[in-house]
Amino acid sequence: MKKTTQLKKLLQSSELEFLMEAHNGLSAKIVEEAGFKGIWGSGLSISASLGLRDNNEASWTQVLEVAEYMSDATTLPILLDGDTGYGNFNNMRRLVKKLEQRGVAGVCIEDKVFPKTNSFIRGEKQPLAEIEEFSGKIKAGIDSRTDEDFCIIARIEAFIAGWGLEEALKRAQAYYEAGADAVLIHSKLSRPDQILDFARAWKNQCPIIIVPTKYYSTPTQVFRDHHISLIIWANHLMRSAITAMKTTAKKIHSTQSLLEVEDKIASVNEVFRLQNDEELRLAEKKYLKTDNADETKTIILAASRGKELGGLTEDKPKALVRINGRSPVERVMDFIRDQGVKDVSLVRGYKKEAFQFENITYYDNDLYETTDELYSLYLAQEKIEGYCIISYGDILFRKHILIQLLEEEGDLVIVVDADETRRTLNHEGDFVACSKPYSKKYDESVPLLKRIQFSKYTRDQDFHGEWIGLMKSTPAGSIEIVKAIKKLSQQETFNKLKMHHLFQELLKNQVDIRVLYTDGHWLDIDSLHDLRVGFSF
Ligand code: SPV
Ligand code: MG
Repeated sequence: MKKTTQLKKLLQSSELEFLMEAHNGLSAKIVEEAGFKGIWGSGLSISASLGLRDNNEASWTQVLEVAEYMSDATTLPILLDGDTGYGNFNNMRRLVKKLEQRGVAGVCIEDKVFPKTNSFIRGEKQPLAEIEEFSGKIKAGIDSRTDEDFCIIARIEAFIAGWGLEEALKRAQAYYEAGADAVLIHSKLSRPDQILDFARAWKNQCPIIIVPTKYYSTPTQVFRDHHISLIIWANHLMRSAITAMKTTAKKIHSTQSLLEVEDKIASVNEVFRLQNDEELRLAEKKYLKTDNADETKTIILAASRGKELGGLTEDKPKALVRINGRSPVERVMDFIRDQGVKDVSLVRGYKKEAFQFENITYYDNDLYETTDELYSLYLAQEKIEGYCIISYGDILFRKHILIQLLEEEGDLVIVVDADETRRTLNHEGDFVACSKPYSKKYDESVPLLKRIQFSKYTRDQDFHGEWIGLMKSTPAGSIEIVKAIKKLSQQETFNKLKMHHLFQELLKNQVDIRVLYTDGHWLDIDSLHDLRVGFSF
């Protein structure tokens, strides 16, 4: 239901209804969560929260801005305290137009003179508007609304300014005849007598709104019995905020610590909740490619020793050998974490105690001497779920490769190096044939993996590159990986299986494996020569 219609229905309801004050987006949300059906955009509270007096010190467009924040923050209808309409009938027309545009459901204007003063300050001294002039303003507002449910309320300040029932009724009648949707009758007495007298005499000609700030001790049932339509609790969130803020500020100032206040105030998470951070998270999932970072899991395979490096791996595996001050595993972890990925697992085996990183889930492959890569991955299979990155722990690659990989579409994507110059005849690797070779030219079609084998380098013309030991999967891709590993684990030779066997199984299952080509920019540490080259990374 439109906000304007919601407010109109509250006014016309046969029950006594209530509006609660709010003065910014946050308090508007709090009103809604408390269960109220509508909001009073209080002039006093809005000006106070801006550090101003309730004397039209805030310009009407500044009030409009606040009203817009409030309107955006809530699904509830807002009745804005429009003071005197910020000028004459012409200003009122513009005010109504702008309020409609910003989703405010109605406006209440009072029959005083611009610039007004709050009704509880020197009320008698405040001049009232001419009845005709104010009626014209009401009419102008009504004629300028484009939505006939937009409510225009006439507030009668006769009692505030020291006049009696007769003057109040005369004014109410005129404003009602000018087209006001309801009248707000205000009183600053601590007893409700003026209000009740007015209500009796008014005889339900149109809805009556009251603001019992001063006669607060009157039981609400009394208003019900007098057929009041709507009660406005006009300033109580602003006032409670003042009390809470003063207490907290004093405590922090005197103790020079947060300790005594922390559990007495809203948590930071509660602030995020009120800001609807959850909605943004879901939107990021929908609209951002790298949205899954905080759910992505990474598995690093680092169980083998790497004998090729000789003495360097006597007390640690090659994944921990420092190159340029940082081991390959540290580099991978840093890159991954830079992309917002927090869930990192590592399969360790040889010299497992050498891994001292924190915030990592470790899986131990104690059979590292007799098993191979797939067995290591199998140990961490509970992590192959959702978005997943799998990386060898002994490769060096430039960061842009990982960034590109995360952005690449496809349920399974592997990074393949197309640069042949670094391969010698003795070089061992996972050589792949793809649906098309690497090309520096832009081309829409996507290369898919066709064949993969682990072997010494051959000058096989069909090969388009070498898998570098880095891949990713989406939730659907992860399911396929787990399925394939489960199947392969039934084989007697499972212990000896390598990653290319997994890809072969996936291809057998007709799973598409996309290829992301790189032209160099990586290195696997298989020899002392590699280490020397690694220094340039
Ligand atoms: C307000 O909330 O700004 C009002 C009500 O106008 S009162 O302060 O009672 O005048
Ligand atoms: Mg006001």
